[in-house]
Amino acid sequence: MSDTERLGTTLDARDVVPWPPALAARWRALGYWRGETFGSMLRERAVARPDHVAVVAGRERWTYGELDDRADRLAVGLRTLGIAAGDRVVLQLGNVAEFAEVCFALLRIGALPVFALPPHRHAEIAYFCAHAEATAYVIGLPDGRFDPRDLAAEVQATVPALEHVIVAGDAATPAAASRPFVALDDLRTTGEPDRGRIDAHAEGGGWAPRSSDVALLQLSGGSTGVPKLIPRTHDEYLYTLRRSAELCGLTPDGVYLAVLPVAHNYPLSSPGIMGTLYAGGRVVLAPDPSPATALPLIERERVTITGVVPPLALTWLDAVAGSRAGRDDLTSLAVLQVGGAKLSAAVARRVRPTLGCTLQQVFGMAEGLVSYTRLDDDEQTIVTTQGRPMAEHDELRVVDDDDRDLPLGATGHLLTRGPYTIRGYYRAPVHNARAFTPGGWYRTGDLVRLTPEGGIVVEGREKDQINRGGEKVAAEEIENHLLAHPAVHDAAVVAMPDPYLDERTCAFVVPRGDAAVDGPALRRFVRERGVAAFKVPDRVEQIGALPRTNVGKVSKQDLRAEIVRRLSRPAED
Ligand code: OOB
Repeated sequence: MSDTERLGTTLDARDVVPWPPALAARWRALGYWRGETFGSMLRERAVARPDHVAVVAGRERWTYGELDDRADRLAVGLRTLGIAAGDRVVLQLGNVAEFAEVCFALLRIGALPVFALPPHRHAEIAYFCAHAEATAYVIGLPDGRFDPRDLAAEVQATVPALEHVIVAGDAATPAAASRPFVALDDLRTTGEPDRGRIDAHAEGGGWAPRSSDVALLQLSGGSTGVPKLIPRTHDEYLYTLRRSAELCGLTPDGVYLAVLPVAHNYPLSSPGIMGTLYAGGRVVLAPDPSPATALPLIERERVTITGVVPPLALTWLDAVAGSRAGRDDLTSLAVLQVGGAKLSAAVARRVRPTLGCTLQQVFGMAEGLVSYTRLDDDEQTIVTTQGRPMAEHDELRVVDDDDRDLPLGATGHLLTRGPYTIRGYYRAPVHNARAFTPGGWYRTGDLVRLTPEGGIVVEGREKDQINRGGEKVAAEEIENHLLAHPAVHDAAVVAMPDPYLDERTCAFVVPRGDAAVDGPALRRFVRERGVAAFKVPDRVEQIGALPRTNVGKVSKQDLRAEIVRRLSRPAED
């Protein structure tokens, strides 16, 4: 099999680090990779149970048959528009039914969704479109004061190569747009889709990708100046769906409530909406994660499993334990997953008594490795560990600063590789040389220790990232924005402790000249450069000079200690 075959028609070996052929053969022989694709998976479920409800969102309630049919009709429309195998399409949709429809339509024709998050703005979206040379950008409806059509018009202006803006909703094109937008509703063919053609491989005259092709590009939480894109193949991603569904006890009777934005790897695939569809269950999409929205949905749809981040778990626990107690019937809920950031044992212990369900801790990363506590683990394991890797052949190493293995139980850097962990980022050869060892181990940037039973306990992080309640902020990315301000001489962004999110972002700024740092103005400046709101520094602190380590690097450790010191000082006035 040539590289071109393996990577899809328009991706080549310079874009993606291919799986070494011997390893690919191994994962196939061991049954991890089974030749499934997203398209074939949905087709099989729709044939098996066409009338079973697949997706519920707002007033939409689509059966497997309907989702399958919509995906076909849209696939035809996308092909007619000129979108083909290997094309990249930036997708920025919230928790709406069309998210699933657009994903499956793209995946069926071998086009690659690039999963942007709803809060992303011009800086991020224009970067994704340019870096991935996207042919299309899919947006949704206005959300509060934010109208994605205005953003799309700006992106069109900065990235002329972007051919299409597709709107799931009212496609009225804003005056500022350089080319008309396309409505999703106008794209679906009204004729009978030719399933034979949709399901056949390219060499058979059809559109379907191979299972070894890259299916989609996920976003990395990142620790560098620009976000990295993560190529995931059908074969390995579908393994994660199959195994996640199994470890979460999902069956066709299962009902998964998606409360986090589904573009995140965790609610997308661990097991998330895709793992639930793999299992033939029902996906319910919540428009927002508040207890007032989510808890009545659990009662109404008889939800069996949902996944949240630690701050949300705390909010729900307080809501149920407090005034709302007894209002919503949560007896259907069997599993509450908590992941994306470290869950404290104290909060973990409250889950079963308060919600009457099993807690499942999830430690994962969009690059691959996902670790779950098992539903039948003892309470102590569930509460105090972040679980065990899902695959028998996931390999873990805990090493010191020089990549030397540490004894069991010692805390060190976590390296991993296995049947579904990437071997390199998309179009990032320089970064790949640092992020992976020559032997193909991914440097997670997490500091962990392993228990004698094989459990992972996350102890901290070495990567230059702030984990803001599950949302990841790459310090360098925000430092670059701050440094673009004329009054800023130097800047460093670090985590500061927060009782709710665990961490928030604090920017230490060395002013240019004598002027004092104007925090609100700097925060506005960063926001106006078009970054997601969650990345705007929560706090701006002035400092005379950034502390340095003895090799001359900015000492983030000293800065983290400094902000703790400043926060604990009583107010001066
Ligand atoms: C998930 O994926 P990402 O790519 O947004 O972030 C990965 C990073 C990990 O390297 C780790 O630093 C942190 O998020 N993390 C946790 C954690 N789960 C993730 N840190 C402590 N405890 C946990 N339970 O966040 C993600 C992807 C798939 C499933 C679940 C989470």
